[in-house]
Amino acid sequence: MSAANPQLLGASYSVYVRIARLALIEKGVAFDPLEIDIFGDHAGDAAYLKLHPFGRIPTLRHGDFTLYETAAITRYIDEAFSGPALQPSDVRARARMMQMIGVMDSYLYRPLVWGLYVALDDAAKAGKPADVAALAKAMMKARLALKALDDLASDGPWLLGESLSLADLHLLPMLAYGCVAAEGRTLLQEQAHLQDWWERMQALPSVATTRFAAERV
Ligand SMILES: N[C@@H](CCC(=O)N[C@@H](CS)C(=O)NCC(=O)O)C(=O)O
Repeated sequence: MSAANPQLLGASYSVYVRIARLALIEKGVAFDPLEIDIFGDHAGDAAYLKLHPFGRIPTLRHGDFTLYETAAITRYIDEAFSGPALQPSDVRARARMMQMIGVMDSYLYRPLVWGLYVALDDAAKAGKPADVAALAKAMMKARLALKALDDLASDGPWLLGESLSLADLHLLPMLAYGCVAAEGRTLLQEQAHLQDWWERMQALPSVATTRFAAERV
């Protein structure tokens, strides 16, 4: 490992680790990934909990600086390294970007990734039908969040207009799991801006090189 490279701790199956990886790749920053399987060998790992008291992934280390919480990590990546700007210079556009990221974290991630994707995957693995009422509730919540994001999105090409931003990189991995399920693809098709944006995102090399194993393209 090069001393100068930031180190990204986490697992490649993780939504939030992928967001940070996308930011590093789009910024053109060489980094050293360190695999931390939070649901496997490293669950409850005391050494990792010293870096991240909540035991989530990712954590970024850069020299003597350690950072957790993905929205802080991606802003740091954008501001600490040279490369294409991933945040708008306009104050209101930057506020809009943070608002959209907040909506994704607070209102979309849980219902779409856990309520829909993980629930359906778990049910399929157990050979049992999914809980229909819980699924309907998750879909209702995910639909509300996706509609709010679609209302806030620009006409394109990217969520904030002409330039790719941290908001685009934050949304892609959540939708990638959501779209594994037919129900998730239906939710996306209901939102015109997001559906077009999703197709455009698939052409980015950073998106192709970070795909989840579970994803269907
Ligand atoms: N607020 C955290 C969320 C990170 C997060 O929830 N990561 C998931 C993986 S995508 C995780 O570590 N899950 C482990 C768990 O829930 O115990 C961030 O922004 O980094």
